[in-house]
Formats: sequence, C-alpha cells, structure tokens
Amino acid sequence: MTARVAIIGAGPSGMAQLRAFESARTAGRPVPEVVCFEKQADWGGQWNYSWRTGTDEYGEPVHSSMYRNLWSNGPKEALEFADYTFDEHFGRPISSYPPRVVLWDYINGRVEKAGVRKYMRFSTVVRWVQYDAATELFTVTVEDLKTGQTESSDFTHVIVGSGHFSFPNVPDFPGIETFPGALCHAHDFRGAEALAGKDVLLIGASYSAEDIGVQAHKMGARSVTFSYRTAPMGFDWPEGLEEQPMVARFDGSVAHFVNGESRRFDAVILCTGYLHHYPFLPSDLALDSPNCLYPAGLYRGVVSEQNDRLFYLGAQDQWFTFNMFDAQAWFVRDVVLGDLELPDAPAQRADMDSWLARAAAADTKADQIRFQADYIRDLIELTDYPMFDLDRVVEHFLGWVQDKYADILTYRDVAYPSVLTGTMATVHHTPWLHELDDSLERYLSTPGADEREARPLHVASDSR
Ligand code: FAD
Ligand code: NA7
Repeated sequence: MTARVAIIGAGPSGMAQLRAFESARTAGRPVPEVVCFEKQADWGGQWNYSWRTGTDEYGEPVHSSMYRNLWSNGPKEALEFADYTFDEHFGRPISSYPPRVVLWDYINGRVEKAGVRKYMRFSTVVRWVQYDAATELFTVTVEDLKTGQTESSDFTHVIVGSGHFSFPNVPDFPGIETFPGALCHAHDFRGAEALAGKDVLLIGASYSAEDIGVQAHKMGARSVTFSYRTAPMGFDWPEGLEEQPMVARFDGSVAHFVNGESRRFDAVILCTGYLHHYPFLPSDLALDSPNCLYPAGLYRGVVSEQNDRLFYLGAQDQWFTFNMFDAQAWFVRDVVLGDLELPDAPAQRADMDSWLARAAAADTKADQIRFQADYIRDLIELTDYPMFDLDRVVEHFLGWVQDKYADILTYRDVAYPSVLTGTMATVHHTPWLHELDDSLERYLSTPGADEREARPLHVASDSR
C-alpha cells in the first residue's frame, strides 16, 4: 500500500502536522495522502471554546478545558510560529498576552492560508485503531457524528494529536460528598463571574489553580484559597488570596486542612490536572504517562517505542507550545516521507534514556524551560523548519516567571519583543485586571480614554 497518513485531532498539534505536510507539498516534495479526523465541528482543539460541559450534542465527552475569560498565560512571543508571525497575521503589533479568541484567530489564519481544510474530516471521532503486524497497516475506525455512520480504512502511519488536558484527574477527598456548594473540576469551569462574592477553594498548585484563582479574584470573589499537595505556588498574593496545604477532610461546607486550619467555602474547583487517555488505542499502543517534560517511550518525544509508524504530538508538559508542536510535526513529516531514518531500537532507547536522565535532573523552572528549548532545537536542526532564537525565548520565559512573582495580577500587562521580527508588543489599551470584554473586536479596538475609564469594574478593592 502506498503511504497514507491519519492524523487524530486538529488542535494546534494536528494543525501543525497539516501545515508541515503542506509546506513539503508546495516545495515540490512527494507527499502521501493525509486525512485528519477531528471530532469537533472546527479546528483549534483547546482553543475552540465550548460553553458545554460533560457531553456534547452527540453524547461525546466535551474536549476543551478552556474558560470564557481565558487570556494567554504566557507571552505570545514564546509561542510564535517561525513561519507565520503575529505581524503577518494581524498586520500591526498587538500585546503580549491576548485573550483566547485572538490566539485562535492566529492559529486559524496560518492553516487557512495554507489551504489545508481539504484534508479535514470534521465532526468525525476516531473510535478505534488496530495495528496488523502482518500487513503493517493500521485500521482506523471512525464515526461521522452527524450521520452516526462508522467506517474503517487502512493507513500506513498514525499521528496522535488528541491532546492530554481533556480527561480530568479527579481524586477523592474524605467527606467531599458532604460539600453542599458548587463543585467541579477545572475541565468543566467555564467562567468566573458566578464566583463574585463567594469564598472559593481551588485544590492544586499549578497553572489551572493559579489562573482560575486570579480570574475569580478579578471577578470579585470574596476570598480565594489554594490548597497544595507538594509545594505552595508562593506568589505575592494580594489580599483575599492565600495558600493552605492539603485538605484533610470536608465537613459540609468546611474544609479542614492538614495544618489544623479550617475554612468555610461556597465553591470548590479541583485543579488537579489531567490524564493521558487514548480510548481509541489498544493498551500496547496507548501512551501511559504522567504529565511530564519527557514521557517515557517516545523517541525524540514523538515516535512510539512500540511502533515506528505511530507518533504522538504535544504529549509533553508544556512550557513551549505552538512552535514546539511545529518542531515535532516537521520531524514526524520527514520520518514519514522517509527523509529521516530512525535508528534501531537500542539506539532509540539510549537516546531516550539520556533525555530522561536530563529531564529528571531539571529541578528548577529555569532548568525545565532550558530543557524544552534544547529538545526543540534538537528537532529543528534535523528539518527545514526555520530555526529561531530559542535562547531569547528562554529569556522571555524567565522574564515572565519573574513578572509573575513581582505581581501575579499585572504580569499580563508586560510587553515582550518578537524574537522573529523584533517587533515590540504593544501595551493593551486596558490593564488585564480591568478588562472584562474578551472579544476579538474589543481587543483590536482603540477605545478612547473616556470609554476605558467608564468601563465598570465588578468589584472595587484596594489591590486595584
Ligand atoms: P488539543 O488542543 O487538546 O487538541 C486536541 C484535538 O483532538 C481536539 O480538537 C479534540 O477535539 C481532538 N480529538 C481528541 N480525541 C479525538 C478523537 N478520538 N477523534 C477525533 N478528534 C479527537 N497553551 C498556551 O500556549 N498558552 C495558554 O495560555 C494555554 N492555556 C491553556 C489553558 C488550559 C485550560 C488548557 C487545558 C491548556 C492550555 N494551554 C495553553 C496548553 C494547550 O494544551 C496547547 O496550547 C494546545 O492546545 C495543545 O494542542 P494539541 O493539539 O496537542 O491538543
Ligand atoms: P498540572 O500542571 O498537571 O497540575 C496539576 C496540579 O494538581 C498539581 O499542582 C498537582 O499537585 C495537583 N494534584 C494532582 N493530583 C492531586 C491530588 N490527588 N491531590 C492534590 N493535588 C493534586 O495541571 P493544570 O490543570 O494546572 O495545567 C494543565 C494545563 O492547563 C497547562 O498546560 C496550562 O497551560 C493549562 P503537585 O504539584 O503535583 O503535588
């Protein structure tokens, strides 16, 4: 059978893979048939916001964990595509921390320009992938969610881009079943407005807890308490936000912490992370990993150790995002095209072991950021993806970490220069803390000073 490639999912990773194949095709290289199955009606993955929670209109698990109020949690200059800059897309400088819809617009712009929609099968969920060692083919069974029809067809290569921040990790806590208030996992959190005037408990000490906490504060929560398992986040929290260790037990609306303190809460949000879960893959092919910098069993972070023709994109914990997915997609493309040869299994293992050892030694945030930059550099050096100044991006990330520790409520107002174009970001017309309209129109508008000042704040507090 001539090569035929299935891409599972059209989030930023799957979109990067489509773009990678198309760039080879337009350069005159022979490219196999590519089909991308996406269960949602549009591409964008996490960035394709849905108001729904639980199951969608077809009874499928809702994929996106993003909320209405979400703004980029890192400077956009750290994720910029090396082959499609923000300047090219927006035609003028914008700020460093755009809202979700603005970033969706950017990633959509690149693939629309590349004209890769023709490879898409939207509203089509991959139900099962079966590998036949005799024929060396994958049989991919999909369901067209609009018609309910299932069909199977064979592929020589499968590229998994289904993301790993969608299936919530939901631990149990003694007595939580007695909690009478609002209770959900971050995956089902859609907006912080309803938290105004409430006492809110967030369990977890990573991105979701931090960001939902500051969103809740922005929208006027009376208090926000973070409960950590390993270590506190340690930001210089404004009044009304505090960190406590683990919850020992709930007793009705009261949470008792392991340090003996207790508080009463109106709402609890479990910000306890996500599971790598691939319900469409048999256990021998499904990646089984915690959320980490270098999942074991993926050569160069993408090639399944179980099968040289099965690839995973974006399976890492992510400092870098869009441009890391590009580096991976270009590498996978060249392996599929036969332009890059994979070493034998022992050599793959030795390579993975050396990266795993380095990942294990990356204790600090700075180590982890540098690790991921080196990983990306290693991939880009093998392909024609445009190399960009990764050391400069590392500096941006280190600056961003510092900004957050300086003031967790204002770090999104800081501007960074593009490492690709040198363009300095603008300072957004309205400080993030005061901006209550997340729309693209509002973001790109230039409101007069009167309008900026007249915009109502939901809450007034000394910290503003
Ligand atoms: P996803 O974006 O998860 O896309 C996977 C796609 O696969 C989805 O479209 C899904 O519908 C599809 N799919 C899944 N299963 C199937 C199936 N069986 N059949 C067909 N299709 C399927 N990154 C940043 O850079 N900045 C941020 O500010 C930021 N904020 C985030 C906030 C939250 C709450 C979360 C959860 C993540 C955030 N991220 C952020 C990280 C985010 O994971 C990446 O930016 C990016 O979306 C990952 O892309 P992906 O394509 O690998 O996965
Ligand atoms: P992360 O980054 O995987 O963090 C999960 C957090 O949940 C982390 O602080 C964990 O504690 C904590 N956790 C996990 N299990 C438990 C239990 N059983 N009890 C208490 N706490 C627990 O997930 P996020 O959702 O924050 O971020 C994922 C992505 O979404 C990220 O890319 C962002 O951009 C947005 P630990 O610190 O390990 O002790």
